[in-house]
Amino acid sequence: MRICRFKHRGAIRAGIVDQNSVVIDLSPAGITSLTSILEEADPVARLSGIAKDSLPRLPLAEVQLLAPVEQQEVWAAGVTYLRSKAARMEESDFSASAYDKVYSAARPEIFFKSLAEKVSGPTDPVGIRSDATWNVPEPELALVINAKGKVVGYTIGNDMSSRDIEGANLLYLPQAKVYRQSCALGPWITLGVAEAAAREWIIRVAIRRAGAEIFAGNTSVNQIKRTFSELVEYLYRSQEFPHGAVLLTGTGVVPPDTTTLHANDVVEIEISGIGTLQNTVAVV
Ligand code: DO4
Ligand code: MG
Repeated sequence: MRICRFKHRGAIRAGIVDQNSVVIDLSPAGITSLTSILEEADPVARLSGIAKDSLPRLPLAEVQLLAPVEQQEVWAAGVTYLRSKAARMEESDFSASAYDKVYSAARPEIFFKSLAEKVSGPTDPVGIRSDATWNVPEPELALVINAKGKVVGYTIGNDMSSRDIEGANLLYLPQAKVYRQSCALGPWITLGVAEAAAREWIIRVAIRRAGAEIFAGNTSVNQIKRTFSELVEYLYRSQEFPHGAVLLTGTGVVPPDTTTLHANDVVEIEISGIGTLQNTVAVV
């Protein structure tokens, strides 16, 4: 089952996505936020119990899908795929041993990525910094976690990154990772999938420039070195998320070193089992 946050005639609502073409508006059933669904003991059972036939069905093309976050903080795990470790070790002699060590350390790398209100949704641009020269998308599975620390759903994340800034000095990581429109999420949340099934999913990314594909790559969620529960356990250690949280799980697709994003490029990320998130690039 897939749930979304959408805008229709000026009002922001929560809905169920049906058949990739229709949004069932949940507001007449008294459900006005995604969080109220995500915090249910069993979100799929709760939604299955609603009489959907009496609810408005809106064509997907006639609503504006919004980033599927309300008050959840967005965090990101890093160096969870061998490919990410290798690329980052090549990127910087200076930081190579830090990436090498964190890949195999008990404690994962986890960093703050975005406040919910700053997240780009499916119709927003993603940003590249005006002071960076090497900018890439990072296509990542995003875990949607409730306040109790349970993974209740999944969405697609783009952890936009300025590799030249990160490569110059690891202490610049927050600037390489956290800036205007550096985080995109969407197009919706897939509920009710166990980790074993989600680990079968494939993540694909393509970058198009003036209609031509300049890069395409893919990986499998199963290449993530750590379990989801291990990542979530570290995120929630000595920490509270009263509205839940979203955790990006790291990138396993790294474009060649000669590839950098330009304004107006289109980044398309597809995760089987979820859907496709597409954003246009803007200099911020
Ligand atoms: O250590 C830097 C960031 C790593 C990251 O974002 C990733 O592996 O996806
Ligand atoms: Mg990343």
